[in-house]
Amino acid sequence: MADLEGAFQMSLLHPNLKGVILQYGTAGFRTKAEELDHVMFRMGQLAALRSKKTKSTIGVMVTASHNPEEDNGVKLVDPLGEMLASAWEEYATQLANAEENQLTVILEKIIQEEKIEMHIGAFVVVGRDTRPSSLKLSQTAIDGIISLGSKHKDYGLVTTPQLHYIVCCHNTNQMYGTASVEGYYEKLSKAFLELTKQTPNRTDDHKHLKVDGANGIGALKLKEMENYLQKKLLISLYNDGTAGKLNHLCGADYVKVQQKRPEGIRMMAGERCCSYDGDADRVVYYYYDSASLFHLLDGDKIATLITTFLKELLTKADLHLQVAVVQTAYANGSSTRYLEETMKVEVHCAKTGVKHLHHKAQQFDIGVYFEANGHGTVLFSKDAQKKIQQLVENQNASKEQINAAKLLMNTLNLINQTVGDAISDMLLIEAILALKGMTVQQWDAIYTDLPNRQVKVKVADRRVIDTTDAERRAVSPPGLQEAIDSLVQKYSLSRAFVRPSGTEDVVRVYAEADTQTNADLLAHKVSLAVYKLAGGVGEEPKVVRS
Ligand code: G16
Repeated sequence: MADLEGAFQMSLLHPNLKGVILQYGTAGFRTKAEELDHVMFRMGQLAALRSKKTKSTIGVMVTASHNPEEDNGVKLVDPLGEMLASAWEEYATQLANAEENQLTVILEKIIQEEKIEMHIGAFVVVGRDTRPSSLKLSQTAIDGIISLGSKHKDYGLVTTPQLHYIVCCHNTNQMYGTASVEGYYEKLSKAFLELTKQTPNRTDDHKHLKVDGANGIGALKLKEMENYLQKKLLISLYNDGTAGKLNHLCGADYVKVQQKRPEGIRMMAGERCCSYDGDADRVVYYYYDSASLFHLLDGDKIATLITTFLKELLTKADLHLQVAVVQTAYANGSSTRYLEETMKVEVHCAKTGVKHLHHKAQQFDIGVYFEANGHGTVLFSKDAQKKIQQLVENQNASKEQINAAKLLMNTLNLINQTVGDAISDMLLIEAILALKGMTVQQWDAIYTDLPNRQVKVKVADRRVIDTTDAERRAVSPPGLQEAIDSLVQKYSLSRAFVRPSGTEDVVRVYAEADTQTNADLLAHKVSLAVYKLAGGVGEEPKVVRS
């Protein structure tokens, strides 16, 4: 039996007062900040145990990403920068919900089941976003880490992907990069400058990009990084946190769901703009055309642009590597059709949550994964990286082959392979547009999105909805899927699904159809079906239009 008396005494300073039942969801725990003190302490403890178990550095990130400012949350980062192993999510849920007197029992159970040797050293790195509650909550997580005798390093204010990067650096003997925020800026900017070296004729207009920082950590970190980019990208930063509220009427989630520009940004026709979310792990692009119509380039368009670029380079390099794209049920039907039918790329559908997409993408030489909401990255297998490196050094290869291999090498250095990263994705998109001499309008024209609508429905308990087939069909409550099927039949090119959110207390509804009016109507009718059959609360859903 491990000696957990000291840990127990420290836990009494962070009691489970509210008795709220929480679930380790899509991206860790998320709820009102005031309900999270005991959860943070216990996640600090779990991170220490995970570090002992894996004999590696583990990360604790305090953030609620796209949620409103009064929420907060925590996610654990596994050794290679990936999300916490799903088997441990169950431990996290048990620990977070344990009564005071059960805490030691559950810790003991984890130690025994996982055969953790408590004398082994542990090291946990901690980061936080800019929410007013984050500093105190991260200190509580550190208390939890210390309570089990683990060492830690507090990286303070960092984006979520920066912390994932730092964890990976620690566990690869700094082969992945230097384990610091400066190391991150150096690695990414070097790759970006190498890529854009081949585009000497870009005018300042081409280099100009407007960024909505969602009043969050991404804005702060982009300002720090700007100098490293040596004016090869000219950034105008809006919603930088000096005036507005985090994620309020701005940020990637707002822009994607509302399908309109964020507040606080001045846009002229044709100007390229992008929005980060609250912890800078997502990005979406957009512009106004000359008729003042708003055009959104979401995760699907980003995946298509990156995949096109990679496939062209592989052809030039004459490298035979399998490229696949992983999407979720939210992927626009047009994007999937374009990727499969025009680009002849293998496309897979995973459940919502980066952890699901990441695992699927690991199965290919090059796995491009993006959620439609702008969260995604590209994974290169070890073998693919080796082949690209060998080609760079191959003296018998042609100039064109070597140049393509170098571009691939810089692409894999620029992309944050640990997790979706707004800054890294943005830099890669900017480099690709520059190299291809492409405008945002030309990128947008690769395919035309089917009109779509996303809405939220409040229900008493969202767990009554259970889904299958990568969340594309509902298996409970009874009658819901049949209702959706019969509604979908009434519209052309239509599709709809519902799923309980893993980050907010709502049910999400997605619908697409031949026209925006029909997508709006279908989403409305499906949300009424959810309201009636899944225990809707409050007012009946109304039609949502842009
Ligand atoms: C998190 C996850 C994403 C997911 C999003 C919404 O994003 O990391 O994979 O798409 O939540 O999830 P849900 O629909 O279950 O609420 P973020 O950017 O908030 O961390």
